Amino acid sequence: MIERTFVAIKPDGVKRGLIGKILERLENKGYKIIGMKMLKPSVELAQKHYAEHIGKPFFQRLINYLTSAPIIAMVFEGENAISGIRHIMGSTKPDEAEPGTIRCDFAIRKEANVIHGSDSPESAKREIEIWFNDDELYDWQNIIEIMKCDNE
Ligand code: IDP
Ligand code: MG
Repeated sequence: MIERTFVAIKPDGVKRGLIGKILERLENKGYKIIGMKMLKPSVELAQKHYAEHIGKPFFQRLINYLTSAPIIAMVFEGENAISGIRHIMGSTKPDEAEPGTIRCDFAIRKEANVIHGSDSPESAKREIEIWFNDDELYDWQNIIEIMKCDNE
C-alpha cells in the first residue's frame, strides 16, 4: 500500500552535518519526498509531537533536545513507507540497532539518535497534520512514473 510518513532529521543529525547522508539512504531506497522544510520547533510543537511520552522521566530532556536547533521535517511517500523507513532507521537504542541502519551507523545514544519516523498509520496521519499544511505537500511524479505514463 502506498503510505505517507513523517520523518525528521533531529537536531543532532543537522548539527553533525548528516542531512545528505541520511537523505541519500531514503532516496536511494525509492521513497519520494513530498514535503520538506527546515525549522526550529517551538516547545509547543515538540510537546504536541511527543504527546505520547508526556509524564515519562525523559520527557523534558526530549523536548529540550528537539527544540535545541533546527530540524529537517519531511513527509515521505512510498510502498509501505511507514514500516520500511522504521526498518532503515533501526532501533530507538542505537547500540541495539542492526548494522546498516541509520541509528546504528550514525548514533551511539538514544538521547541523540539522529532521525524520527512515524511508527504507525495513525501516528503518521497525526504527525503529518502537526508539522505540515496541505499546501506544503506536493503531488509529483518521479522519472519512473513519468516514463510509465509516456508508454501507455
Ligand atoms: P522512536 O523514536 O524510535 O519512535 P520512542 O520510544 O517513540 O522512539 O521515543 C521517542 C524518542 O525519545 C526516541 O527517539 C529517543 O530520542 C527518546 N527516548 C526514548 N526513550 C528514551 C529514554 O529512555 N531515555 C531518553 N530518551 C529516550
Ligand atoms: Mg516514536
